[in-house]
Order: sequence, then C-alpha cells, then structure tokens
Amino acid sequence: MSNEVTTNANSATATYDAVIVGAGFAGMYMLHKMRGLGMTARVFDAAKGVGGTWYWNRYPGARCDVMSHDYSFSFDDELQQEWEWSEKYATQPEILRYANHVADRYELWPDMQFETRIASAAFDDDANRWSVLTDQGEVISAQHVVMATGTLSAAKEPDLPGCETFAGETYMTSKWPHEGVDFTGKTVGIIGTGSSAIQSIPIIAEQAAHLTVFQRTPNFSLPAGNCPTEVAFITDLKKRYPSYRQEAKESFFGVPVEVTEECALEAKQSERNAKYQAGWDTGSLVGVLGAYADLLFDKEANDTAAEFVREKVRATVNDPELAELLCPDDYPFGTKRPCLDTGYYETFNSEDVRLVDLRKTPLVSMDGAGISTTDEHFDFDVVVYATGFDAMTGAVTRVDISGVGGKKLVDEWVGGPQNYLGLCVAGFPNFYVVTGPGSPSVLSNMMVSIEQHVEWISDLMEYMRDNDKSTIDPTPDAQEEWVRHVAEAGDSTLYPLANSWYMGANVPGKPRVFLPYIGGCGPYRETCDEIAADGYRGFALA
Ligand code: N01
Repeated sequence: MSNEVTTNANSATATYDAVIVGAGFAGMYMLHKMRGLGMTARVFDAAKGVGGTWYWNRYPGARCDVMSHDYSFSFDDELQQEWEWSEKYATQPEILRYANHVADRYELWPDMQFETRIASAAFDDDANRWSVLTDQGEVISAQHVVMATGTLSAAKEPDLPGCETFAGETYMTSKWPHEGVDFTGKTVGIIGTGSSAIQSIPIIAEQAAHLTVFQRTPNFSLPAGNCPTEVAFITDLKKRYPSYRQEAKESFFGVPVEVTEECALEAKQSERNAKYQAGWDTGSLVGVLGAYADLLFDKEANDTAAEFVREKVRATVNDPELAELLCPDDYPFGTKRPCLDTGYYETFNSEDVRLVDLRKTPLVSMDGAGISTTDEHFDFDVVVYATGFDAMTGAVTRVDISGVGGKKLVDEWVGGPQNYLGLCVAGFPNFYVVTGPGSPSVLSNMMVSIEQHVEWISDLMEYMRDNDKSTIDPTPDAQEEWVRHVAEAGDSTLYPLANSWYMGANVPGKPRVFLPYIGGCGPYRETCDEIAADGYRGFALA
C-alpha cells in the first residue's frame, strides 16, 4: 500500500469512539489497540503519510540517537522478530520505512486521514462527547480525544527581523523538502547548534563551498560510533527479547543499562576518567552520564564529567580558541539534551567552515543577501534554520481545545502544563496526551514511553466500556499534587540550571517550568498501574 495518502474531506459528520491526532508511532499504535478492543477510531495527520517526526525531519544526517533495536515496538513478537535494522543508529529513511511497514502490517491505512489538521476540539457537556473540527471543515463526534501529537513537532518558525526578504533558498530542518537539497558549490549559513544542526552540519559542510555556523549556545556532543548492525548481537538479542523488553520497561530511561550507586566525587580522578572513557566508547547518550549516580544531582560531580567531554573537544578541534567556543561552560552536562554525532567537531577543522559566536555578536537581521550580526554582514545562497521546537506543549496548545464549561486549555496552561500523570487534564474529560509533559517522555526511550501510555489509555477505555462509564476526568486535587510532585522531582536535579527546551527557555514568553518527569520510566509505570488497579484513583469516573 502507498505510504502517501491523499484524502478528500468527507462531507458527512462522522462518529467514532476516538479521534487520534497524529499518525506517528503513538497514533498508529493507539489505533491498533482500539481496533483490538472492537472500538472505532480515526487518525488525522497534517502530513501526507505516517511517521510523525520521521516524516518531517528529513535533513541530511537525520538519524535516531537511541539504538535501533531499542527504538522499536515490542508489543508484537512477530513484528520485532521479522524487522531487521541495518545500523546501530537507524537513519530517518529507514525509520520511516519501519513506520510504513507498521501501517501496512496492521492494515492501518483505511482509518487514517492525511493532509488534515485538527483545528479545534470542544467538549460538549450535554452530550459528554468531543466535537472535533478539521481544517477541511469536517466535524467529528468522539467519546475520546487522544493527542498523539509528539513532543518535538511544533517547530519554532524563523523570526529574525527581515527573514522574509532573504532572496536565497531557506530550509527548516524540521520541514525538510522530500526531494532533498543540493548544497554543492553554495555558500550556506545555518542557525542553531542543537541535535538537528549537529547531525546535519558535517554533511552540509562536505557539499557546500562554505558553511557558516551561527551558535548561540554550544552543546555537549558525543561520538555515536555508528556502525552496521552486528548480526551475532542481534541474533542473540532476538532470542531473549521478552526479558530484554521487560528490563527496558523497568529501567530508568527505557533502555536496559547497568545502574550504579557509585558517586563521582568518591572516586579518584584517574578512576573517574577511566569510567567516563568506557562510557564514551559505548557511543550512547547514557554512556558518560550514567557512569555515576550523582551526575545529574551534584554540580561538582557533574563538573568532572563536563570537563572530560570538554577535553575531548579540545583534543579534536585544532584551533584552541575555536575549541573553547565549542565547549559549553554555563550549564551542567546533560541538562540541555546532549547530542550524538558523526564527525561534528572535526568539521570545524575545515577552512571552509566558520563558527560565529552569537553570544559575542548576536544576530540582528536578515536582508535580501543574507544575515547581519552586530559585527558583520554575511552573504548566503542558502540559510538553514535548525532552531528547534516549542517542545512538549506546543503541539497540544496549537490546537484550540476547550473543556467543560468552554474553558480553554491554553488558559489552563498559561503558567505551565497542568495535568495528572502527564496524561489527562482536569476539566477536559476523556482527553489524553501521549508522552505529555509531566511524564518521563523526552527523558526516556520514546518507544517504551509511547507503548506504556497507549496501553494504559486503551486499558482505561476498556474499563470504562465494561463498567458503563462515559467520562473520566482527573480531580483538581490529584492534578495539583501531581504537578507539585513533577516540579519537586525536577528541582532535586541540575536540570533547572540550563536554559533548555526542557525548561521552555527556548521559546520567548514560555513559562519556565521543567516539563518532563524525572521519576524514571519503571517507577512511573508502577505508579500509573497502581492508580489504575485502585479503580483509577485521583480520577472522577461518571
Ligand atoms: O533543536 P534545539 P533541535 N537565534 O532546540 C538555536 C530531538 N532530536 O531541532 O541553545 C539563535 O536543540 C538554539 O540556541 P539556544 C532531540 O531531543 C533528536 O536541534 O537556544 N539561535 C539551539 O542551538 C533534540 O534535543 C534527534 O541558545 C537560536 C538551536 O537553535 C530536539 O529534538 C535529532 C535561535 C535549536 O536546537 C531538538 O533538537 C534531532 C535564535 N533566535 C533532534 N532560536 C535524534 O537523534 C533557536 N536557536 C533522535
């Protein structure tokens, strides 16, 4: 079946048990689970196909930084046995093929509608149902609304004064053209040094005549050590998937790793560096960060790991001044999302690559020819925006959502997201956010967190049906308590010290709140399961 579906708007008002917003992994699995319950659902997505983030983010070098076998569904053993990943870290095209395979395998296509954005969802207090409006003018009536909208899907649009006057080509990493971009012989500028930039810069630099990188905040990046899948490893793993997956579910980050209780400051420097080196050599996000138990809690401990990584940058970049510019020094290691790269720092040894430090010379404006900082004007053929997302809340608040009594979700969340378990919002019955703020979400392997939320929501839908309940709504007290707990957990770590998208700090005017829940995947799952087993404690079922 085709992976690009063009759909015309239906004229009649449709009725479903659920509207699912988003056809990424969360939306597809939600649909599959609901079908298993004999319930009806329709998935809507603005894209022309499935895949969510992997549909849009097609920039050069885009790949997952969670290992392929971990970044895979585990709910069906046949699926995980038959699928073969070709690399340790799968590329965007390979992950998109996997997403299409899932849609084909479970014959999801007839219940998914593409090129359709959900404009609004309003809870009808009399009917106890949601009335959902698409940008095609369709109205859908549904008992449940599931926001499977992704955490990093609402892109920050370019806002540099004069950006609309630039006469050259412009691209956003998060909306990359399907046909690709040929940078050969071109003078290119890229704004941003987050994961998207760090993955694309080495490849753009290889093609372009010259690349200028505009950096506001340097990022910690570690080498991915990507390689083809090791056949012996994966053959063995496939035999022990059940226990491996169970370990992942119980783990802190949704990836089975050895947990240590050792503290960095209790070890000698030589021991520490040996441990950090071993972590570095794993080529994974948790290799160095997981070396000691106190790295995310104690600044002095964290400094030892941060300095280890900075030394690696200094050893890689030939020009010492340039190396210092690339070394983060004003936030703890790991508190802004670290990156995995292939040849990122090495790229800056090329004469055709220049780094502009926006902390010294901020961006001022754009014109027809290029970009101006406070110090200089740069002419470009192409400008790439790798400027990130309104993370975790943006994709939810960009839909006009109103709950009981017409109250708006944007108003409820004006001081930061309010919800219970990171899943449901008081006053918005039968409304669920998959991997929402207040859940482990972006601090975990998303596949594990997606499966956990989708299974919890579908169990709840089944419970409601079997117990003749038409609505579920968290109590304001339970919600308040959860929000406080999430904040306290965040405050016990070093995360609040960074101006990161975890804190909402990258979006002007966004409240400064630590968005994900740092309680760990395993303990969080236990809490959710206990609450369900206790008759959905903290929820009002009617
Ligand atoms: O976005 P980012 P991203 N003027 O927000 C800069 C996931 N991901 O798309 O740090 C100048 O990290 C901004 O500067 P600063 C992953 O979770 C995963 O790269 O705000 N600069 C920053 O450098 C990741 O963390 C993979 O000071 C401006 C950059 O733009 C998340 O997505 C791959 C600016 C934005 O970096 C987001 O990554 C890619 C301005 N006005 C992404 N506005 C995988 O491997 C922003 N910046 C799975």
